[in-house]
Amino acid sequence: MKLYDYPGVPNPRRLNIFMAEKGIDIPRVQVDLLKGEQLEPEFRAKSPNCDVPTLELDNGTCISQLNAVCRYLEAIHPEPPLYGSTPEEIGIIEMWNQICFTNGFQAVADLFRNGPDWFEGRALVGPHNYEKIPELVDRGRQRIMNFYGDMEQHLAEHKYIAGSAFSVADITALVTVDFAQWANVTAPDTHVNLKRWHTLVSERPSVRDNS
Ligand SMILES: N[C@@H](CCC(=O)N[C@@H](CS)C(=O)NCC(=O)O)C(=O)O
Repeated sequence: MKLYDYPGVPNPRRLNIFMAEKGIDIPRVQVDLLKGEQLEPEFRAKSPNCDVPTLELDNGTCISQLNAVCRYLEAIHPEPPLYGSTPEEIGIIEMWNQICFTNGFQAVADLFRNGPDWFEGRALVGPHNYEKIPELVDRGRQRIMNFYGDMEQHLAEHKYIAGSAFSVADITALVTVDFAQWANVTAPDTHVNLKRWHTLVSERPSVRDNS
């Protein structure tokens, strides 16, 4: 297998933490996003949405989209389970992973990609070009603050995002919080449960090795 990757950016980081938790190592091929290599026809043939991470199997089949790649890896390396084991765990983890992605991760992406500094004409990842919508910056900031508040309440009663065990939902939430810090959108000090959880997950070797 081969993993098309780019160092330091959020979605590849999510996958690298996921793989480290499972002890999986796959040779990497760097796709230079700054040079626009993700949009070249050769890479587009492997990754229809022109993004990383993208996994190429030994038979040449390619799988992109973070959740799809993680699901594939979970199927071939079930231990430790990061998407749950029982039907109930699987449902609960998928629910929280989706909530963290939609309300947290996408809000940070809106803030970044619609701000003045980068991504001219590339407000959305994918094969098509879109102009920025500057209003999404403030809305993104508001949504992140609301996400922090919601997680603060939730984590008052749960050790991890999806309950008592670390899961893929923690990876999504952790990378969201760290990604938001790039934009100086941090949680208030009064969010003690969120901070307790953030310290707990940040101390995992998988996270420390991919920071
Ligand atoms: N929907 C994709 C998003 C992946 C994504 O946004 N990757 C970014 C790097 S964090 C990327 O490849 N960006 C290319 C670009 O900006 O054109 C997924 O779930 O994997």
